[in-house]
Amino acid sequence: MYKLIDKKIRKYERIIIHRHKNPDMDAIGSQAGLYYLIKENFPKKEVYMVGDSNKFDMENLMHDIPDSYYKDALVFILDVAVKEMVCDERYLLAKEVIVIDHHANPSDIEDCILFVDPESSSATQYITEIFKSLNYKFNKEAASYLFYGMVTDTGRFKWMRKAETAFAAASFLASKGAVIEPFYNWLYTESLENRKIKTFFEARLVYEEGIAYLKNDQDVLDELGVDFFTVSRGMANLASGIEEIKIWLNFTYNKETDKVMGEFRSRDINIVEVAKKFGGGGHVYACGATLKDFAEADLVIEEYKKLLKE
Ligand SMILES: [Mn+2]
Repeated sequence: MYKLIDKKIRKYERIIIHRHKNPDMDAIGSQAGLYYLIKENFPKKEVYMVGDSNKFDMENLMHDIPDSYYKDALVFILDVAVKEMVCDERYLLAKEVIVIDHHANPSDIEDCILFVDPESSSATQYITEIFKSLNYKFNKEAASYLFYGMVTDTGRFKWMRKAETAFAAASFLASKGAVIEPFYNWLYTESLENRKIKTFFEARLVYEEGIAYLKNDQDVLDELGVDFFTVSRGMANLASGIEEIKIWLNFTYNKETDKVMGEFRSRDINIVEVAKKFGGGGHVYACGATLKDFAEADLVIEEYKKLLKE
């Protein structure tokens, strides 16, 4: 079934690897993992990685290539199957496109060869399984990047769609020399500035009836000189891991939309129905909603207090 992927790789001299915008470690890990797999097994092929960069691109691996490279190229798109989210739309110039993804939503990329496995916990896991089954040689670099993506997309092997296959893939990568402990050290290390921001918000947390919440207006963001995203997503989990606190909420004013973004998290309590009631959604234990103002945030807090009492 995956023979077609091998056939296409053999056929093309130039291969360009894409993935989704604003990459997470699974996207970068998929991209770099596949890059090193092809380089190890076909050293003469020209292989490139393209896309925006952030801290997950730890070694600044992205290549700057001209449009003309696409004409005769095979393109891979990894960890995404939706046009709008693919980084660098020049994939449209390629001769052929192969998409490898693990998300359940349908693909709208036209004229591509599509491989989707929603049972894989990460794209990196799926890529590991595909190329293991094709008997490709895995070097340390490929094994490491694929492992990094697996670690992060599963929340350090906590959320897995199928634990046994995820651990089997991780075990295989470990046997190929995947770097493990230094990567965890990197994951669990943050800048002093970031730690200070967290400490600031931690001190502002309000604890009431099993719920913790933060209300962050523009004055608070300005005082610290931090942007909306840093606070809204970055501070969403500050109150996790407290025995008495079952649900924790983070409300942050977004001056671009003039709305209040609510991020909701819980331990083992279904909180998504309340999020939906306020026009939001997401996962069962991690969801959110865009709210009119902080008065509406108070209504959300009351709803969750009621839910906890039930
Ligand atoms: Mn992923």
